[in-house]
Amino acid sequence: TYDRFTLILNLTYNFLFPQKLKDWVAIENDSNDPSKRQQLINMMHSAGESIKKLGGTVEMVDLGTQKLCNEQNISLPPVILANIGKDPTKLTVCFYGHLDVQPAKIEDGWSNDPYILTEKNGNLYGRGTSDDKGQILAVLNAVEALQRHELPVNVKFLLEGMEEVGSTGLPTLVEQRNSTFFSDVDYIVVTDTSWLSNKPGITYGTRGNCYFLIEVECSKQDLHSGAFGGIVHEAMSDLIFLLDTLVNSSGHIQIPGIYEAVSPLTDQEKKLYEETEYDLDGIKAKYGIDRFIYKTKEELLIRRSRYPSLSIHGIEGAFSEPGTKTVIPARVIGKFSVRLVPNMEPSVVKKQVTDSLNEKFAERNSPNRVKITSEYGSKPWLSGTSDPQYLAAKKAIKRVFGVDADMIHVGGTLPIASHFQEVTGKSIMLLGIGGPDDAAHGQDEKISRINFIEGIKLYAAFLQELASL
Ligand SMILES: *[C@@H]1O[C@H](CO)[C@@H](O)[C@H](O)[C@H]1NC(C)=O
Ligand SMILES: *[C@@H]1O[C@H](CO)[C@@H](O)[C@H](O)[C@H]1NC(C)=O
Ligand SMILES: *[C@@H]1O[C@H](CO)[C@@H](O)[C@H](O)[C@H]1NC(C)=O
Ligand SMILES: CC(=O)N[C@H]1CO[C@H](CO)[C@@H](O)[C@@H]1O
Ligand SMILES: [Zn+2]
Repeated sequence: TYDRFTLILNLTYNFLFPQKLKDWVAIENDSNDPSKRQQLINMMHSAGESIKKLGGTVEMVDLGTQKLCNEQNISLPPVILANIGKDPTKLTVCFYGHLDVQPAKIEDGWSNDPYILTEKNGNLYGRGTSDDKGQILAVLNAVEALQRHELPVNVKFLLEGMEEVGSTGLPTLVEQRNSTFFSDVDYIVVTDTSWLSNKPGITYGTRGNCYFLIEVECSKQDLHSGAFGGIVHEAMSDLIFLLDTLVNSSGHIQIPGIYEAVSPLTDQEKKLYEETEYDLDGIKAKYGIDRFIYKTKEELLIRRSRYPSLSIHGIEGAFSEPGTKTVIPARVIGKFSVRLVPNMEPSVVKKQVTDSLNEKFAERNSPNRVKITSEYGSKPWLSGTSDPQYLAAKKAIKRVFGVDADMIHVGGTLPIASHFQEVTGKSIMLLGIGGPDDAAHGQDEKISRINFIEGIKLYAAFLQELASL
């Protein structure tokens, strides 16, 4: 049956499936911009209709309104809770994904209109083609293709429209529906991820993140360095001093106690990193990086995903325009974040960071006002890789691509993964079909035609393998 199924896909859907992606890319607008909210709501309804066409039952959940900075309220896009098939003898797999996108304008440097799907050199370009509309659509297409033969499992969908701005309202909804929508779900698959190389991969872990702001104020208004230079404790100097206490030039975080909670790397994990493909020289060349802190592929992969890291992101209030203004800024805000790994608790990290900065600042003996705040804390997520759905995904990758899957622990953060795990207690897996260079969030976002079409087969094969384990 698989060969026949492959043939149908190749002959008929090579044209039809990308056509549908074109429609979806065209509707889309981003969740950051309130003026585009109605289009986003339309997008959610259009996806709901697509699921109904496949015989699904769709609930459009109203999450109420979002308060904007100007005190106006706008509607949040509805969340789709849907199911296709309700056979109690079959397993139930729930796919999570998002249909909102990051902002994109042709002026940002796109080669073509980001909202018109454009095919060039085997790639399908357009905002959302990879992150995440294309991947959701690939699942829908896989379901459609399987239905021509038999849908081997019950499929559910949880699709949201606020992922790119922090999944407003979604965590609460997951809690509310734990004993209803999620009660008969056996496995949760998150599509919102990509491969690390051109080799297909399955993601089993993500890092968490804590974001911090350090505000230093030295005066009520900006000062002239000709009049005040040499007689005031400058806010900017204090801030740079504080920022420089955070991490040394080998990337080691200098916050006392921060590495204590990090769970030790197991031999099995080490082996996964050895087997993972990662094109070091290609990445250096692409991003213009001369030298990484670590030399081997294994060390780099482990450091970027399985150990905490601290990055300094910016300084608000600093003089940053061209020119040579001789100002002493009155108030500056430094921004940095710490990526967290298994066993690190956001609340503990917040305390460690705050205590360390306060202690360092006391040593400096400055009279300036300092305020340290943390914006958010997302937990890391790690799954066992021997759950049935991982085995099924590995078999499916072998069947469709003829290679062994890379097992990926990403350095980024996906708060919803740990939230699903915490609330539902179900097995979670991240299975995407996007490539490593798809430029999700960037200019000229794309998905390759091969990834899209073979990805549809991958999702279909995954469901078949899972049902026949
Ligand atoms: C927005 O909603 C809040 C309650 O959720 C309400 O108090 C406020 O008056 C609303 N603002 C506007 C402009 O409608
Ligand atoms: C959610 O439901 C599952 C049963 O499906 C249960 O085991 C779990 O404890 C529930 N979670 C919460 C937070 O109540
Ligand atoms: C950074 O700190 C670590 C741990 O103390 C140390 O091993 C490393 O040599 C330091 N790097 C530099 C450049 O000082
Ligand atoms: C379908 C639609 O309304 N697309 C709009 C999305 O946003 C861009 C940029 O503002 C517009 O040019 C599109 O018309
Ligand atoms: Zn995404």
